[in-house]
Amino acid sequence: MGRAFVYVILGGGVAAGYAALEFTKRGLSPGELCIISEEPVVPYERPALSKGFLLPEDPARLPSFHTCVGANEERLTPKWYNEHGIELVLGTQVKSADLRRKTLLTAMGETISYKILIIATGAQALKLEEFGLNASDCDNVCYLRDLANATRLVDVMKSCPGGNAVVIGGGYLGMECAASLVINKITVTMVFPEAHCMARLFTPKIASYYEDYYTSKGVKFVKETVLSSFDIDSDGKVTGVNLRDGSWLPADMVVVGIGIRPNTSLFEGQLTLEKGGIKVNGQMQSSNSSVYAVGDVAAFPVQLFGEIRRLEHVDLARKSARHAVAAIMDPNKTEDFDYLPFFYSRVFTLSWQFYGDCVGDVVHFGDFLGNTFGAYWVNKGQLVGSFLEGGTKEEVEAIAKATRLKPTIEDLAELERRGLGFALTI
Ligand code: FAD
Ligand code: NAD
Ligand code: ISD
Repeated sequence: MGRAFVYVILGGGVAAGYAALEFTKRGLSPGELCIISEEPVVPYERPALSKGFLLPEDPARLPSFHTCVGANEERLTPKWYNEHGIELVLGTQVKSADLRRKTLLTAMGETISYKILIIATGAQALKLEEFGLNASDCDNVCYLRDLANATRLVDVMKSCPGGNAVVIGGGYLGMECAASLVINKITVTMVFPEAHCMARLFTPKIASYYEDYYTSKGVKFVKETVLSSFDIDSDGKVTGVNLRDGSWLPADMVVVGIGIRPNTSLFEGQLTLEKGGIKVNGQMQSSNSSVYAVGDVAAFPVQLFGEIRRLEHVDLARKSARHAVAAIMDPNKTEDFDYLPFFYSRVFTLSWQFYGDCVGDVVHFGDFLGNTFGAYWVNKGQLVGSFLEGGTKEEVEAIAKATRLKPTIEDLAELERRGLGFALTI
């Protein structure tokens, strides 16, 4: 027993929503497309979960953040999918994939076949168990990947007003959740193994600005250590966190943001994998020509860097999804994907954007005592990355353009002197 579709998108996250929209723009016929998702809701803007969803006043709730809110596009509600004849198989996990037969087997026992498959399975949060700790089942230990996690986090937060939260991890999630917890009047301590926050991207100078800002909001930092165990009470709740450096932190709740793993397991042995993801070409096509991969799970050629990368960010999910659909429906008119990597975050009243790659020499610019500052990264004599905190729309566009152009930089001191003006006049 089963159903057959021309196109199947496996995964119903950000990339799936944007792919669906692109299909409809390019002349999808009713009944041709099916989206299968483990989540019980239609695709939504996942970034909202660590921001608007956690606000104490007037928090974002579905349907307000279904794709493609914020992108000046249509709001893709369940009604929208219905009107376009797109079949939604929600709350359903795909258990196995047979790429030779072009079939997917769902946990409900249904076989769904396709002519073209788009893999948009995203990623899952790494669990504490991977670091040798058994505590993920505790009621007050929270992860944050999907709507169910975010709903639980809100419930846990509300169960301990004015309490203490320990945030494990100093990356994107740690930083955004810490800010949201503070806004909810929870006292936050962040614990991470690196010497400063957002070590993936921030320079020590940028990190210092953020850490000072967070400190002014009451956040405490415990750096260069990791947790060793939890104190757990008879109700199964964590009450304290023991760190490897010997210190102890009181905890009414714990939020864990220690990275992700792309969801590739269904395809291991069937597709070529690289950088932890599914390797695709410039058309987002995998080693099987009927199978495409997009978003967090895709390892794709970044022309600007001349190498294969996997990027875990929403802009890539949106653009790679559109590109795959263009390549599927208009193969002769679709050039290879030429993506300028883009990252951003918003916390408290701060907001930064970054384009490109953070390798090489760093040149800071702007007012680190004020609101607008940034940095350029120069590698092998070329500008390869640009960061800007507090920039205007025009300034952000200017650093994007400058990074895309990869200009030759002969004199770092001169670049520092010109600062943001360099990007604005290029
Ligand atoms: P996802 O959006 O994760 O979607 C994958 C979908 O596939 C999920 O619905 C999942 O349930 C489903 N799925 C997986 N396996 C199966 C299966 N076997 N069967 C059925 N369904 C399956 N990026 C930014 O650039 N800026 C931000 O501010 C930002 N904020 C974020 C905040 C949070 C809390 C999180 C978790 C991420 C954030 N990101 C942000 C990252 C961004 O959301 C991801 O890069 C993006 O969601 C990736 O889209 P995707 O479609 O590839 O995967
Ligand atoms: P991350 O990779 O940004 O950060 C992981 C952090 O885990 C590291 O910075 C480190 O501090 C910490 N860590 C690693 N090993 C540890 C250990 N043993 N003990 C304690 N800490 C340890 O990943 P994340 O913050 O978990 O975010 C999850 C995903 O969500 C990522 O893909 C991220 O890109 C995405 N996300 C993005 C945004 C954004 O772009 N604004 C916001 C939220 C989430
Ligand atoms: O890119 C984003 C982002 O940061 C969000 O919060 O998408 C969402 C929506 O724009 C807001 O719901």
